[in-house]
Amino acid sequence: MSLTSVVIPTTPFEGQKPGTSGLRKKVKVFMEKNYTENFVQCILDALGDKLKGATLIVGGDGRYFSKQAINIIIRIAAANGVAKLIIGQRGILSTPAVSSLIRTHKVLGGIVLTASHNPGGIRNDFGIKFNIENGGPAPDSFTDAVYELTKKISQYKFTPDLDCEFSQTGTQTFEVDGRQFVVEVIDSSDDYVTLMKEIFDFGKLKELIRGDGSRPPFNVLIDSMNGVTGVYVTRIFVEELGASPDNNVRRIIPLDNFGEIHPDPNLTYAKDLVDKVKDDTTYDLGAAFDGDGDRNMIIGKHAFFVTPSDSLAVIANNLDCIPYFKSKGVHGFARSMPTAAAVDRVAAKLGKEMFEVPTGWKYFGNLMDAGRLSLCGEESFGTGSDHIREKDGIWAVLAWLSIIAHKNMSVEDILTEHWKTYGRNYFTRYDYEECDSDDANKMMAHLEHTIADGAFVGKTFTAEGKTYKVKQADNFSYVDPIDKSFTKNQGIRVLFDDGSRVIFRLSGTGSSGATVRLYIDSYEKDNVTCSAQTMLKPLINVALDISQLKKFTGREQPTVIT
Ligand code: VG1
Ligand code: CO
Repeated sequence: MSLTSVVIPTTPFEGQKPGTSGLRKKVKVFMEKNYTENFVQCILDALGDKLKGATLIVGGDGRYFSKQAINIIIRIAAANGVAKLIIGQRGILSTPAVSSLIRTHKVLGGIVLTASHNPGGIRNDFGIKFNIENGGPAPDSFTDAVYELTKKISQYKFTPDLDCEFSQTGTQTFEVDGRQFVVEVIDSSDDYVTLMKEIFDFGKLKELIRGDGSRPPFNVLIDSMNGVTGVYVTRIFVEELGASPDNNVRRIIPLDNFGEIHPDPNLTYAKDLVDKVKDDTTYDLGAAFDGDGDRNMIIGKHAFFVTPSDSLAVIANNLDCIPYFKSKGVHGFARSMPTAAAVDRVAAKLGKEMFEVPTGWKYFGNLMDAGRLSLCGEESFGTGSDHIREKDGIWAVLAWLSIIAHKNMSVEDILTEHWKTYGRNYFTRYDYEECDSDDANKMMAHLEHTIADGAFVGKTFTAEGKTYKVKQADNFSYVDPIDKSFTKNQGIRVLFDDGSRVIFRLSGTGSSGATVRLYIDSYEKDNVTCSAQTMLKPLINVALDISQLKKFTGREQPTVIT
């Protein structure tokens, strides 16, 4: 049957501006008539001439409204001359899996339906982001172009009678406006599992998890937090590596509301996992992922917490335990600006290039494409490598297990050894979620004003008997070393002369109000076994003093401490 597309008039919506990682709003907003349609049409328009005859990947974390959004994408893509969509079965694809698929199929890009670690379900968040040809999140230049288009959109193209099922794998071919339009529904995990098998030694990992003659099973508890990784955890950990479906994995069925939890792998929202690993001392390692599978949290026995900044440094220091890096070699390392500088010390020792980029994975892609970056991470529980162009939660856990198998040491011992060699970067992040936007903006303006004062550098601040002298203060900006693009206003940094830092940023992933992020870090060469909260207390007080955070936001306590 031949189908005909139509042009539907529409009017712009305010605020369709992608943030740190795509457009995120309440589900109810995406459900408004033409809201999703407008945004999808603008993504396709921003692709310009390359769109005609192109193939795109489509999938996401399966959160509420995903299926409706995919139906909209199918009908709009067909009407706009896209030749083919490759869709994950039931619409399920993790963010790293989308990145991998774009690369293996060498397609123009992918539309990812997720609001990542934000809660899902009808009362919560939905999100759409676009990944480009290299598999990475679209750069600012692209998302800015999409935003400009959303401000003046007047129509979108649509194929109303195109009914396409994506619950079963297989290929369907349609004729739309005299052209062929193909939808291929693929298994959500096949491609990703193949990639992981190329990177890691699955035989060795299986021996670790099952135990062999010389050592008992290494007892893991892998928590998908009801997000998309359940599909991949089942395939990789249970089916390939022989983990027990009853004792080694949990919350592995993706739910469209994540079981009403906040699918964010940190000490607050993954407390349930932390408590389990604390209570059951037979567990050697616990790990959790966010809704779309790009974040990871690692804890050791007795819930010994590994900060993401340390996790990155440890992996950097042990890349020789991973076959992929043995054969491909190791180029530079990178971290986002607020991430503690533990990995910088490893880079210096190994003689590798080190990059500091703004918050958001999109800033790593160019460096990887240019062959200058192998491994990178963010303090927000993101770790990844140049095997794809997204951070990758499951990859990070497999990397840790490879290191553990190779060194035959516990998580805690690996960290302790690392700190003995390099010293320790104490790090903590305070999040003040859903503050009033005006209040948060006023606080940032106050900070801008404060650091602009010529007398600020050199000023001293004292708290709890410790004194810090300001060495440098700025609003972080970045020039991409490859394409020279310039990004500014990426967070207020106050650097002290002993190497400690406090950083203030507003989140770019929330769907309502403002989230203030306060990042604190300091370096100790020898004193490496203190608790981070104790060690950083004076610096936290200094940060609260400089920012006047309590006065501006009315908040006595953060909502999340990492
Ligand atoms: C947060 C994190 C940032 C991360 C981004 C997307 O952004 O801080 O490091 O890249 O989320 O992660 P923001 O602007 O809220 O601080 V994901 O897993 O939510 O796509
Ligand atoms: Co995510």
